[in-house]
Amino acid sequence: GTKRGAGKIEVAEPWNKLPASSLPTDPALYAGPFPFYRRPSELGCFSLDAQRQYHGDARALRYYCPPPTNGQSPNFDLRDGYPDRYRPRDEEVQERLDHLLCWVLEHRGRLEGGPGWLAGAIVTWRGHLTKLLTTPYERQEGWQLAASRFQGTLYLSEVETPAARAQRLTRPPLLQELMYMGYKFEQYMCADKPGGSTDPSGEVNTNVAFCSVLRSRLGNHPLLFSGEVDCIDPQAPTTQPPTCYVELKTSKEMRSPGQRKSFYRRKLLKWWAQSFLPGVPNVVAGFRNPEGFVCSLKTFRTMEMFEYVRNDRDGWNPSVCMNFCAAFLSFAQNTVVQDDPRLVYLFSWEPGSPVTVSEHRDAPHAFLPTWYVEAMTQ
Ligand code: 0WD
Ligand code: CA
Repeated sequence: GTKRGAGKIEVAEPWNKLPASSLPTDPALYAGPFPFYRRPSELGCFSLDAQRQYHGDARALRYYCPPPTNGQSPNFDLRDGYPDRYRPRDEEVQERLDHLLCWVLEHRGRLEGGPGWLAGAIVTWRGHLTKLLTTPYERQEGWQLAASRFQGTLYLSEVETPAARAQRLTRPPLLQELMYMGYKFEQYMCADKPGGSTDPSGEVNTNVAFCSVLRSRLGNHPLLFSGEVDCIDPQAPTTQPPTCYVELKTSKEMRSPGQRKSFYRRKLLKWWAQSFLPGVPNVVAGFRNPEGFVCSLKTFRTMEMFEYVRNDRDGWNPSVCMNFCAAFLSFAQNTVVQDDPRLVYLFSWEPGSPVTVSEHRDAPHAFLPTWYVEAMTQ
């Protein structure tokens, strides 16, 4: 490599500095010990209201309120209220990192980790990291991640692929109703106040969101990311976030060993990746029957999900997920060298191929808003 220091000759070996041009995703390449992952700590939170307006507080946080366990099973009609009491978020609006940047801007002066911590960090959504974690095992959907470096920090923001956009615009009515049913389940399981009761008669408005902002580190990559949190369990052993948070999910009732196997291989991988990243310890699943009623609940502990596939040749491995994510973050760090909010590297991945990268400037890929860049430059 390049030698520095008194009396040493500077050896130019520019080929050593060229970033790799692609990154393979084969699981076998990422086996090995589980990498370092710092216990996630919550730096703060924010809420989005029914009009999708940002508030730097926890007003949208809801409280876990499971049905009484007096021998009866639940009977939640997930199709109730569809479509008349459904206010879906406008998915044509590309929010990119905006709400998270709003939070960073407001807190940049008093972040833990000391001055300069942010300059060495990666800022992104939890959902983007989830996609990275599951990439070595994903066989259906590709992704694109845009990356820019600004004041040292590496920002990662997802770009909807043309295929994903086409699918969204032609989403079959049954799939739209299925999406509603996931949110409806939250309404059956959450109260607006601690110790309050649920109100399934209200509207389901998917503009409303409570987001936790977390700090962690994967290998040598400090991370600042935010994820939407479904609710807090007021009865949890500890009231300290993120340990008191609960993730809610729905899934089809499993009727055969084949269905179970597929649930452990595909769904549990996604559930694990999503909740492991922010340190959410429990995922509460509502199993729906073919008529759309949840008749059983089961709590899955995030740290135990891997046990369902540990002895499965076609299962997933958390080390592979985390090692691949760490490798991607290094790949991105080495590719995005120039500090310029108008310069964007677009990382693209399709199943069966390696991750590739292309370089862009300004619209349409630049994603750090002028209001953010200007305020940070003050
Ligand atoms: O700009 C983008 N490309 C994205 C923005 C993609 C994904 C999410 N977002 C927004 C969300 O609207 C939300 O405000 O980021 C925020 C939180 O994101 P996240 O926690 O990083 O996302 P993820 O882990 O993928 O999803 C968490 C929850 C979902 O729960 P389930 O149980 O279905 O995984 O956020 C919700 C959903 O409830 N969610 C969304 N809500 C509205 N619009 C969306 C969406 N596009 N995606 C996920
Ligand atoms: Ca959920």
